[in-house]
Amino acid sequence: MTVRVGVIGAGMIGQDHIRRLTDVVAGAQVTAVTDIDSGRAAETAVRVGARALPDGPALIAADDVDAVLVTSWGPTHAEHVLNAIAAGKPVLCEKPLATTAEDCLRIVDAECSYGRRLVQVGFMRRYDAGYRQLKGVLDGGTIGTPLMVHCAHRNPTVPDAYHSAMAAQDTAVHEIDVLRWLLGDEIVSAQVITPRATSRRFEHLKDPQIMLFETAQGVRIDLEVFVNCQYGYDIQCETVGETGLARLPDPAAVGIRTAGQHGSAVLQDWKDRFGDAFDTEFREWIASVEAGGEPTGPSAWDGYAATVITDATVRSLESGQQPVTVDMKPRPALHGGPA
Ligand code: NAD
Ligand code: ISE
Repeated sequence: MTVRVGVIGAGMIGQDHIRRLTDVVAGAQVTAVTDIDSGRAAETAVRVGARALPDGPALIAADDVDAVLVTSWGPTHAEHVLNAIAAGKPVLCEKPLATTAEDCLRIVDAECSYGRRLVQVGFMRRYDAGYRQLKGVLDGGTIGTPLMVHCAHRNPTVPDAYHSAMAAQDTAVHEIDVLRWLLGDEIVSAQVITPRATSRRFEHLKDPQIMLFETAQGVRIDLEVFVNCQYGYDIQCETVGETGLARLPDPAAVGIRTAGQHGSAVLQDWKDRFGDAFDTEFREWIASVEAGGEPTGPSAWDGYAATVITDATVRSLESGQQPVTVDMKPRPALHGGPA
């Protein structure tokens, strides 16, 4: 069976995922595209042999759409995901699930009322080969009980439109999700500290930021977010346990020795760093839809948790850099809570 996918939002990442569904993932076909820029939707649809439809509701209702991909702007995600649940169609929504915790909860509640999982959130790091190896080491007990995690998330530069809260909402949100998954633990408090600012930033931006998280089991996480580091796109994650240390591997790169130096290139872009992870994410999502089962990736609850934790992080940044307690609702039975 071919899974027929409708795509809402044909911008930067929407185009990349349309290419992925068309050229990389077997068993999938993009049959419908919509964008508030109707010219962009039409051009994209012609290119991939799909139909351009006027808006999200028309696309979700279409008979030739089995599953929905949401790659529009964050504030529009909740409406499209809620409509997909109402139509009983599986939906993969790029992060964030929604921009407010209240909207995330409406999605969680709607899915619970529907009675089975339909929603997957696009936290692609869980599909990265290195992170999966790291999780295997932690789950296997090789380094004993985890005690501390040291992380860094560096981008070479960001545009003028990137503001200080985005360090949590747009950037650290990936660590927030992947660390909850890696540790099998919940983040219960967040704090932001701002060191000396780099001169290579737009004036309004606090950069770098150091984020400190604590989990329910008492694991301490420090995360450096530095989005104007100049030298490249660099993701680091090192877990220290009772009997050892496990580090996320750097992407494979040719070692070069020349002119009295040795080294290797540093990637410059998240699309290159996590390209394979996105491919795996889509292969596994399409396989779950094809099998008629529930999605196996990050859930609506994970989307809610990430938004509540990023909200606490931003509150710390904006209110004097004190620790802020994460105030999460009880987990429903559909997402592993008590029946
Ligand atoms: P973009 O601005 O390039 O593209 C968004 C597109 O959605 C635009 O073409 C816009 O016209 C369209 N659009 C907006 N509202 C719409 C609506 N209601 N209906 C139909 N079309 C609509 O943005 P982008 O960089 O592609 O980001 C899109 C989403 O993907 C964001 O939520 C972003 O956070 C997420 N994203 C995730 C990752 C990741 O690493 N997983 C990376 C980049 C972006
Ligand atoms: C971007 O939206 C991403 O998701 C990237 O992974 C992240 O590194 C970048 O900082 C964000 O702006």
